[in-house]
Formats: sequence, structure tokens, C-alpha cells
Amino acid sequence: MSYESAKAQFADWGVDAEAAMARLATIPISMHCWQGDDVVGFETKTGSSGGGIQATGNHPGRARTPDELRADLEFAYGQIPGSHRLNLHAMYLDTDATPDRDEIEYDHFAPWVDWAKDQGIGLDFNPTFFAHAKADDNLTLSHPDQGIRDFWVEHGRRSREIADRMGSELGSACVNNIWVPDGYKDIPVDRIAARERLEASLNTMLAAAHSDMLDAVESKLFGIGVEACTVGSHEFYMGYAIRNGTLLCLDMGHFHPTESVSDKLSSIALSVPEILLHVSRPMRWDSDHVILLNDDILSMAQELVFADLLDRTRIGLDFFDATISRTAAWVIGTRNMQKALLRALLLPQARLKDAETALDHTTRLIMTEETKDLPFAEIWQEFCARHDTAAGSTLIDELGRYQTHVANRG
Ligand code: RNT
Ligand code: ZN
Repeated sequence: MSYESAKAQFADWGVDAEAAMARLATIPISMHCWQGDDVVGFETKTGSSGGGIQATGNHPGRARTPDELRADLEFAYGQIPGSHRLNLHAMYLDTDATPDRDEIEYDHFAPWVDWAKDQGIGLDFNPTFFAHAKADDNLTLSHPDQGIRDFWVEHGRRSREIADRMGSELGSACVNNIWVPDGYKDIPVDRIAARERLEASLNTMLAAAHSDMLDAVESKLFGIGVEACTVGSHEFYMGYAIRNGTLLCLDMGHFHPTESVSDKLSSIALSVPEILLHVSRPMRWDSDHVILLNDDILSMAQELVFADLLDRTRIGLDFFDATISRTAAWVIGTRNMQKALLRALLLPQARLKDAETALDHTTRLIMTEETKDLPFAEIWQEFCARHDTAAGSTLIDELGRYQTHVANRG
């Protein structure tokens, strides 16, 4: 089928395929640097990620240096149509210096900013509160020891300064997302004290006003090793974000598996100005599998479009699979997020809403089911062609060639 006849089929439903593609091209997806190297980072020390998160697998080709990671990212961006950002973690500094986490400065990240300018992309940032000796107890900002809390507060304070400078250098506000692993393996007896400490640390960390960065806070249900209690729970951060005007980050792997994260968007949007997403695919736990074009992602995209939340939601990704080509993982996952958004933009939204308002649930069901047969693939292929990116089986060759090229990395 040609693009023109596909476009005509959408027009029969009152949908403008050109407008959908034009909108999709403006939605940046913030690709996470950590899929490229299994969440290891470029600090001099070695160690596991810790904090209850883990990349499993040993596929060849892991990026070992900032230059390798940037080369991989450039390749991946070349296979992804539309608009891009990069989400960096503080452990991905690019410098010969060896600062501890409480000593990081903008200069340690300046090469990333120069590169982002060349690429014409925006940057987002994250303080790294794991994979460090002072986080070995899985307690950081809520640690009972004031000295440890101060260390992490300083790390977070500096991260905000770095994010702010990145935002001003690039002319695009940098989201600085705070996730801490803090929690208890077994049942704590003073939960409120831990939460009061986390709150006080956050308040100190966030005290300075910055104009080119946005603060986000990320909740979690549980992690490996912190089964009994997560200090930064959903309720904790929902309240914190509302009271302090920060973004709330929803990671799709951070809720009970039967909860629908897409259903939360419209409720949360009534109370917080902006939302950050970590689009992910949990399998039985927060396993961070590469996102598929499945119902969870499609509903997420549909909520963003139908509830008109695209302008106040930052779409970030959070998955890491070390058993497959890491560049392919980025490309497949990011394209799936875009495909889901395109599908949502191609639905007859007004007619669906009219049927629901009229309590005509029969027509609503006919429409949701019949529109599943529309030729979404042709519009996606046209979008890829207009952005000079491969689609369909040619993508296999592109991704395979690059993987062969990086497979001999040690
Ligand atoms: C951990 C959180 C967090 C991390 C990244 C690396 O469960 O999802 O967002 O995955 O910061
Ligand atoms: Zn996350």
C-alpha cells in the first residue's frame, strides 16, 4: 500500500496523517546514556551498580569510554527519526580528574555539552546516588549519619548546578532527576524518621533557585535488597512534588505489576505542573527490559495525547539490557516510544471522546477495535523515509553492521 492511500484511509476517519507526523517530529525523547554501557559509568573505581538495580548479560560491544559511548549514541540517533535528547548520569563524567561525587563540577561534563551542541540536542541530568562506598547500606539522603547525608546533599547540590549550566549552554532547560536507592531489606521500626531525613536533605539540596534546570523526583515501590521499605515511596514523592513544585517522575517499573501507570497521568497532572516519565518494561520486577510496542506503552502514549499532556511531560527512557546489541536496544526501544505516540496521534480522538460523552459505549468499542486495522505502518515508514532513517528489514542490516564494528571491544 502506498503512503497516499494510507493517508486517505486515515482521512476517512477524520484523521490528518500529515499533522500527526508533524507533531511527532517535535516530541523529543530523552535517551538514557546508561543503556550503552550497562550502568557502569566512567569513574575510575569499578563496581556494580548497586542500589537494587542491575544490568544482566555480557554481549560484546559495551562502550568503555566517553568517546565510544558518543560514537554509539551518534549511530543510534541516526537510526531514530525525529527529535532527540540525551539523559546523562553524574557517573558519566568525561575528565582526567578523579573527583569524588561531592567534588563534581561543570568542567567534568563540558565535553558532553560541546558534543550536544554539535549534535543539536538537549541534555538532561541525574545525580548518581548508587555504586559508591557511601551508598553501600542503601541509605544516602536518609542515612542516620549526618556526615553521609551531607556528602550526598553536596553531590545533589552540585548536580543541580551542572544541570543548570548545561541548560543555559544549550538553550533548553535540563531536567535533573533525583532517584535514591534508600530503603530497608527488613521491616524498619522508624519509617517516619527516615522519611523526615529524606525530606530535610531534599530541602537543603533544592534550596538554591536555578533558572535553566528543572527538578524531578522519582519514586519506587521496592528494589532487590530493599524489599521491606523504600523511603522515597510514591506517596512520599507525590506529596513532595505537590508541596515543592517539582516534576514528578513516574518510572513504569516502579509500581505493583498490576497497576496501570498510564492511568496515573491524568490524576497526577491535576496536582503537579509537569511530569517526567521513565518509560520502561518491568517483567515480574523492575527488570528494565527494552520497551516493546505493547499495550502498556500504547496506553501511555494515548494518555499523553488524549489528555493533552505532551507539552508538560518530559519523555525519558529507562531500560538496560546487556544480552543484546546495546545500540540496537536504544534504537528499538526509542522507536517503539515514537511508534506508540504516532499511533495515538493517528486515532480519531474527537469522535472517540464524543461517543464516550454521549454514553455511546458501543460506538466507542467499535471505533477502538476497527481503528486497530488502520495502516499505521505506512505512516511510520513515510515518517522514517522523510527523516532518512531505515524501516523494516533494512534496519536489521544497519544495526547488525554497527554491532559487528563494536563487537571486538574488550
Ligand atoms: C532505578 C531508577 C533510576 C535508574 C537510573 C539509572 O530503579 O529507575 O531511574 O534506573 O537512574
Ligand atoms: Zn527510572
